[in-house]
Amino acid sequence: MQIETIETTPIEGQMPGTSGLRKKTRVFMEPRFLENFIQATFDAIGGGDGKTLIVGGDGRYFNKDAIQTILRMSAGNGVAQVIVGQNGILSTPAASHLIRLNGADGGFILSASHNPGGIDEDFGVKFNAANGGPAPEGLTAKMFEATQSISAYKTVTAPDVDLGTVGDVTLGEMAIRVVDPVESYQALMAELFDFDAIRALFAGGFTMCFDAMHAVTGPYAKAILEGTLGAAKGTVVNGVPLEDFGKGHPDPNPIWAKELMDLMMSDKAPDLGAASDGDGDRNMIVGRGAYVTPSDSLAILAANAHLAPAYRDGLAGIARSMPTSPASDRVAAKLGIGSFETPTGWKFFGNLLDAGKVTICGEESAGTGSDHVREKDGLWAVLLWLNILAARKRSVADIVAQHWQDYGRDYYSRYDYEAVPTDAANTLMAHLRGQFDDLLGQSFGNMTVAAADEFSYHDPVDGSVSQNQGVRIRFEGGGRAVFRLSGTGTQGATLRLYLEQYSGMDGARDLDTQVALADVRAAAQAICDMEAKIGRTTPDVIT
Ligand code: G16
Repeated sequence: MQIETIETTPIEGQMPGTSGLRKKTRVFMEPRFLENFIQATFDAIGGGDGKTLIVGGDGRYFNKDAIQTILRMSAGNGVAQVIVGQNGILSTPAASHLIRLNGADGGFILSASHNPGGIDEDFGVKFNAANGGPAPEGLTAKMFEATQSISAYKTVTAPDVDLGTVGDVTLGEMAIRVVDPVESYQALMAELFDFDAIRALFAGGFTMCFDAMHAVTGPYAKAILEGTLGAAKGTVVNGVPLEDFGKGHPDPNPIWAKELMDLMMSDKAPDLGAASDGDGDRNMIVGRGAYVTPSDSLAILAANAHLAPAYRDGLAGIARSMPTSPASDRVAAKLGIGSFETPTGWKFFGNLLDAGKVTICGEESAGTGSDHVREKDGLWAVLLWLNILAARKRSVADIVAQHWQDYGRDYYSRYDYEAVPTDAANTLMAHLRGQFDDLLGQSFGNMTVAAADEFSYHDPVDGSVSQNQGVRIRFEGGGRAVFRLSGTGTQGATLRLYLEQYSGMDGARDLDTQVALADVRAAAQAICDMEAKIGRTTPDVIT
């Protein structure tokens, strides 16, 4: 088969964000847009010659076409073998696992994660490295550089490869192995958790609703929860992956998984509610009448992980992203293990996990995971919760209440201001940065500023420094506000305002979250001069 070299020129807007390159689907469908980015990735990793790659995606619109393009370009770039999920499907954590399991050189994951899918919605491409984790900053910088100097891409002319049947095929010289997307991931979960105990829990009448949001985890959750662990048929809802996620927004939070939230707050609530996102790396956990914030979920999972076989010997350390509440730091302190604060983005956990400094990581954006892969893992979090519930034989609400009693409560909420004009968002951030010194000791309503700075991360493993990772304002009495611009949006800027207030050991633990955060919210909005800078203070989404 003849390798073709096709001339091209650089296209603007190919800078990978927090999690790969994410754009409107129609942008990805423009001539050469996908091809340029894929070739730039090959150039950045030193070419494809003789390499083994994993390829799969969350099944959203354009997934199938993009995979065929990537297969042809892989053959064009001399790749030896591609392992691809049947019908092009792989959840992000399953892809990470396959990279590690097969000692692959990396993988392409096609997803815009929790962003909606469809021809008028979002698409994305992530490249994960040989450790199974998202490309680190050094590599994404090389990829971007390559997009700016690209002059040609390599491909082959060939009909579409049939990905509907598990088995081996070839494309020219390149071997393609089509694998069941669930099988090896399920085997890994069975090693980590006490499946017998979870089976006994379900057999004893435990009830659950898992909302797959018409996204990639449907087949995984059905096979594992209903097929293997004995959860009742119908436990998994919205379990058929659809190209447009049923026109939903596959983000597992109380706003976008409202149906599940309403069920869990009603008198028909099962014992556990859970949801996962477009590509299966995020999770939401809700007990009967009790929503668990991602920051609390991380802390509770860390405090109880020893109840699952894989973590029986304890944790090496815990890492969380900076905007995540410090609830997990308190657990680490009590366990006498290290705790780490990283910038937003799972890629920053990679070095800590590879170096064995941490076992469990988590983020406020509904991601939790461990050293079993190098991605956050939605179903993993759900299974660890199930394992803990099976061992402790108490309700989710009880476990959360007990945790707050032992450690105090971190009231937490995130406000998202979407599609803000980019200039206005940058002006607001600049305004914050310009007043760090002046803020110290100043009072805003009931809140007095104790510290103000911008987070800069010094990676303890490779010494790299990542600057401008979000503005943090700490208040006397345990309040904190964090401001940062999202790296995953596709329209204008999304301003995120993260609010938290620690109850202390003796403070009230049963206040309404928004009431508990009223003072810190008012102070944060005043400090950034929100109304004047972006013309509004009411967010689009509160989680
Ligand atoms: C991605 C990263 C996460 C990160 C999130 C933040 O999530 O993988 O590690 O927390 O982005 O998003 P933003 O920059 O918008 O706040 P995902 O699930 O979209 O891949």
